[in-house]
Amino acid sequence: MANTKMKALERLNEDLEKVYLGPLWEKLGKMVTPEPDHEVIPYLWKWKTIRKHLMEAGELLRLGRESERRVVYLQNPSLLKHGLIGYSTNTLYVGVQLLLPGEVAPAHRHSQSAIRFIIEGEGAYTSVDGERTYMERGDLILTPSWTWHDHGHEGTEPVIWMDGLDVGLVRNFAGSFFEPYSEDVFPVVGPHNGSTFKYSTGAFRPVMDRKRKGYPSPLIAYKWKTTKQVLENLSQLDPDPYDGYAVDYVNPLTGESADLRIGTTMQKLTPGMHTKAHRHVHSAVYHILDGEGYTVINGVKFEWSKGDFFILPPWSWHEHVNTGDEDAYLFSINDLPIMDRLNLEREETYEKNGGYQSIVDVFKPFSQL
Ligand code: 1HN
Repeated sequence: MANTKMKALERLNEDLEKVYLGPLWEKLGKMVTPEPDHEVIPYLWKWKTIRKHLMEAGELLRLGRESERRVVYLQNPSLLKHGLIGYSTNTLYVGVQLLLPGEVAPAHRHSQSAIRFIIEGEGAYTSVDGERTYMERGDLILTPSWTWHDHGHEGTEPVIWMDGLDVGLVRNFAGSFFEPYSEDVFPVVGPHNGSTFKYSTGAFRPVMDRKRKGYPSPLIAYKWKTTKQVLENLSQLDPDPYDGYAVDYVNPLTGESADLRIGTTMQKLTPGMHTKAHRHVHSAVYHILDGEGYTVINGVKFEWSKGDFFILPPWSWHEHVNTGDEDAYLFSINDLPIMDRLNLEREETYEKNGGYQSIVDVFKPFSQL
């Protein structure tokens, strides 16, 4: 191109910028990348660190309308730079919540979906639209979008659980609404643990529910005893090469994801199991219910043991290894339901090196670097 024309074009680009117009001939490659481009980094938090800070908050903070929940959340370090508060991944939020004996976390509702995964203690309950479900370690409890919910504690020891919400997703869609309830506790309806009595196996529908619609899931609590048995049964078959023995929690009426937007998965890795590497568009946050081992993410080794949490960013190579003598149980939340629905999900398997990555580094928390 002639020099004068080049200069004029550069000038045009600058002129466009001044009036908030853009030259697509310059920017198309930034807008539409050949592969997912994001700043979500993998990160790992040790249980000891999380628990220590959470218990400190237990001594310093009282619950009420001023501070509705006592939660320490997992902040993706690279997203904080952009002011994306509460983003563990681009779509998902994870926090760890503490409720002390006698406390009430007051009732409210929000357009974010929430799931709870119980880590420690018993005697606490979550009430969803008035139905109370009592918590036990390893249970998954749903709080579908816009349902009223409060938590209470009738036991004697601290209860700790993981919260997963679609904070990033809802914020990017500008769909956040929040409303406190007029009282601390939403009026109780029906028998406690009712949804578990009705739907615990998922393969039957009580006749009084013949006309019940599929959304939200009629099952609110997925008990650990049941999940463990399901994985035990699955272990009679061949494992999935990339996930070991793994199940998604589903809505028993639709067979789709238990929560409409937040995917929930439990996987069992038997001693010595080393899964093959793959990558997918959906992101995830993992919690180690039990066991020890490591996950290699994009060549970096993330060593985990009971209670730890780690982030798996979108489109990142990963493989899991159980280095212990016992079964390892990894619970995770993900944004697969959304990716699937929007036709954005893709998966690629790692073909080099027999399907296993080479380890180039071992993860250390940034404060220890
Ligand atoms: C929330 O309502 C709970 O109900 C927990 O326990 C964590 C994080 C962000 C927004 C709302 C709860 C939350 C939350």
